[in-house]
Amino acid sequence: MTGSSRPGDFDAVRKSVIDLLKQPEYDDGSAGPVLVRLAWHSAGTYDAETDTGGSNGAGMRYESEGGDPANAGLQHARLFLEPVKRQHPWITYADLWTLAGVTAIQAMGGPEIPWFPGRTDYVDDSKLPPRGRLPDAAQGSDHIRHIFYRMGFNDREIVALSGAHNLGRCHTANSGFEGKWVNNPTRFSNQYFRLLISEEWKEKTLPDSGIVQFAAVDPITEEELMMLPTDMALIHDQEFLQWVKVYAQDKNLFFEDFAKVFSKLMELGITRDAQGKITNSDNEKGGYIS
Ligand code: HIF
Repeated sequence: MTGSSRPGDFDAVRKSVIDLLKQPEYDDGSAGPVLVRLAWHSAGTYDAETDTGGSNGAGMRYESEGGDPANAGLQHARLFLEPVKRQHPWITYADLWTLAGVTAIQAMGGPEIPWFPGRTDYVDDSKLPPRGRLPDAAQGSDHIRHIFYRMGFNDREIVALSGAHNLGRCHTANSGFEGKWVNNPTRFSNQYFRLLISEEWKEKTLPDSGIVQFAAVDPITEEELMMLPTDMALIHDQEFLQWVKVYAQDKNLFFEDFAKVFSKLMELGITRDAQGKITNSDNEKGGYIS
């Protein structure tokens, strides 16, 4: 493990995150995917109308948000990051979780995602998001739009973001769903979009729980791959489908759009001045001050 760092040395933090990604005993051998999910769930509670939720404050450390069934499994991601926090105690959890997500994406072959520091770990009780803000994978395109329009995304941005399901897998113990979307789930690419279009996805009811997901056999590896009902909604909805087709054909455009939209996700609920300093959080109460 690399040594400690000066306050504000975010490159040193990135390096520590990269050092912990390889986890031979865990899932597909990488902590990367679950770190990406942590970053997204920390931010994805945002509601533009009431300006509540978002990554600032790292509210998932507390039961009301951390104990939301939608966040099951993310304790692994938070534990992976504890040694990094100990090594760089000056970084806030809110910055660490989002920085770890973007660092992991790039280290797994994805684009460089613009990331900006300054989040605090101060939780403003009046801004705590209620449970139920994160998406329900059993639903369709109306629900997806309801959730992501609430955060301020449009259809193209929703499809671009969805490409993150190229990473990682579902775990029965966390969500009830089981399996991975692509055969190399620790490598970021546009394969998720290609498979959505090329394979014939068949409904599959999981025997023990009765949960419904979709399955296809990978033509090359002959492994079974999966899609969630919400993933399938992207090819059943004509507006979404046109972007799935674009990204399946144009990896560069996908990477470009993904970098922008994931960066936007990480910034939800954060307002900055011309110098990049966050203006809508209380730095006196636990923030990193340069
Ligand atoms: Fe996921 N997502 N996500 N997701 N997600 C799971 C896992 C990951 C949804 C449901 C699930 C996004 C959107 C949505 C990642 C990243 C992103 C799981 C499985 C479910 C059920 C959890 C488990 O069982 O461990 C739904 C309904 C979404 C709205 C459509 C984002 C765009 C794709 C925003 C996003 O970035 C990642 C990475 C994982 C893999 C985690 C792992 O532990 O491997």
